[in-house]
Amino acid sequence: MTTNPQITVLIDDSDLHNELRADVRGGMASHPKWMPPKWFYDKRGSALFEQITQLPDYYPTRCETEILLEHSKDIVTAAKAHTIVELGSGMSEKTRILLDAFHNHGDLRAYYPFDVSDVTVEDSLEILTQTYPHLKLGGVVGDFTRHLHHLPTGEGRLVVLLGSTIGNMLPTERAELLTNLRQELKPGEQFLLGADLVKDTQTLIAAYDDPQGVTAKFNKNLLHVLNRHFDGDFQPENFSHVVIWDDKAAVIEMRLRAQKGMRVDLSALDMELTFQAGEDLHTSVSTKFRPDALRAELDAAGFGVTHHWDDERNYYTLLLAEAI
Ligand code: AVJ
Repeated sequence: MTTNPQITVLIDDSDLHNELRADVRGGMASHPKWMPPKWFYDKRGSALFEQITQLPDYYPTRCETEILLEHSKDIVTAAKAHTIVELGSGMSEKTRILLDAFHNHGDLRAYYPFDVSDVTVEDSLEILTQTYPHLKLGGVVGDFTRHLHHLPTGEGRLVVLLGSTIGNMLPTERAELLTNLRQELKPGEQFLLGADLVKDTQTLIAAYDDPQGVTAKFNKNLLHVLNRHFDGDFQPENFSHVVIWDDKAAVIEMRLRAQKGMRVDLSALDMELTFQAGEDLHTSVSTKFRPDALRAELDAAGFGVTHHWDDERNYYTLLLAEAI
C-alpha cells in the first residue's frame, strides 16, 4: 500500500483533561480515595512502565513474549484472520511477532491499532508502514471502554488485547467490555486475550515491589500527572509505595500511603485535599486470573474459548476465543 493510513480520532487532549478532572472529583471524594490506573501513562509514566517490563521480577511481559514466539504459527493457523484490530496497542513490539507470523503463515490483509494516545497510534503506524508495505493499515484514537462501536470493519477479524490490560479492569468493567466486543463481532470472528494467572504470593508481590524502586516511581508518577494538569502541590516523596495481594478478589493492589498528615492543593480545580497520616490513595488493581473463571467470563459474554497457550511455569495465558 502506498496510501497513508487513515486514523479515526475520537478523543483529544482536552477530552482527556476533562475526564481526568471528573475522575479526580469522584475519586478523591471517595473513602478510600482512589484513582483509575489509566492516568499513570503520560510520557514519563510510559517510559517508566517500559523500564518495569525489563525488571527481573516483572515476569508478565516476558512470559507473554515467550508464548507468542513459541506459538505464533499455531495462533495464525487457529485464528485464520484477515484483519487484526489491536486494543490498547501501545507501541507493541509484541504485535510484530504476530504480524510476522501472519505474514509467513497466514493471509493477513489489514492491521488497525486502537489506543487512547494519538502519538502512539501515529508513531506505530509510521513504523509499520515501512515494515509491512503490503498490509492495509489504519488506526483509531479512542478509549476502547467507550468507543468500541467504532471498531474497524474488515473481513475475518481477530481482535487482540494483550499485556494483561484486562487485569486493570474491575469485574463489572470486564463484563461490559466483553459483552460490547461480542456485539461488534460476527459469529466466528475471533478474540485473542493475554491474561496473568494466579500464582504464589511472593512472586506476585515481587513483580510490583521491585528492589530497584522503579514501580514505586511509576506509582508516584500519578501525583506528578495531577500536579501538572491541575497546578497541584503534591509532594510525591511524602507518600510510600504500598503493594497488597487480596487473595479473595485475586488482585494485586497498588496504593500510595501518606507518611504524615498533609493538605494538598489542586489550584486549577479549586480543591484542597486532606490526607491523614497513614491514609491510602488506591491507584490500581492488577487482577490475576484462575483459568476456569476467565473462561466462564468469556462464556457469559458469548465467546467460546477454542485454544489456550501458556508458558512453561503456567504464569501467564493467551486465550483464543470465538464469537458464538
Ligand atoms: C500494564 C496494567 C498490565 O498491572 O501489571 C505494572 C501495569 N503496574 N506494574 C500491570 C503495572 C505496575 C501493568 N499492566
